[in-house]
Amino acid sequence: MRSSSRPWGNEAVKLYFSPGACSQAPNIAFREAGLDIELVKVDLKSKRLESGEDYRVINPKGSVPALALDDHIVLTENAVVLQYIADQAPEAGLIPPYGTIRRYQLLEWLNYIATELHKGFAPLFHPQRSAEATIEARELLAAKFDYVASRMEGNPFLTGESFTIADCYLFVVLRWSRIHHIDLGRWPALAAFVARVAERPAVRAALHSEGMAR
Ligand SMILES: N[C@@H](CCC(=O)N[C@@H](CS)C(=O)NCC(=O)O)C(=O)O
Repeated sequence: MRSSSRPWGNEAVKLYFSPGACSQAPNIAFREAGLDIELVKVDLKSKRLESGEDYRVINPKGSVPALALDDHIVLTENAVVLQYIADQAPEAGLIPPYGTIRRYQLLEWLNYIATELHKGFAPLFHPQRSAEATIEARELLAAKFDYVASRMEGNPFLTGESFTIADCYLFVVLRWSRIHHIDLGRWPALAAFVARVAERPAVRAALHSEGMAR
């Protein structure tokens, strides 16, 4: 990891995360970018850090991820945090250059993953909701998986041949399917994508850092 060149300043940049949560996407992205970062675990139920500190003092939204660039600047919102990380290491190719149509197409995917796929899982993480709401959420997700799979057919990654921050985010969200017993085998392109991405050294390192097996 490129600890000598922190393009974002001299202080350690901190990523506030919870194991297996959407914050795993920036955990993967900074490793893919070859950047150095400090991981700080958040208990999402109590909103406390392992030090006992109240996480809401750092991020009043109480959600992960949050990226603390220093004591004053804390970036939140996964799609934005991911762009920030990718832009610190353009040579890693995790995001297309400014002003290109490919960049907007990537942002289109990031937004779709955040608002349609990620938030599409939300009802499944709240089992107190009615059985009808859960069934409906699963059906809606399946339709969205159909769409993503149709766009991925023949491509190793979401936008083609190169691995990008959208792939970091998509990988993490698709892995939640296991928790909710959604069989990705119904979408061979998605199942193959998850298997392919899981083999990347940065991804393995990120999962390991969160205490997660493959
Ligand atoms: N709008 C936020 C939402 C992030 C989010 O939903 N994070 C979840 C984990 S995947 C979380 O922290 N949930 C606990 C909470 O919001 O209290 C983003 O896109 O980053």
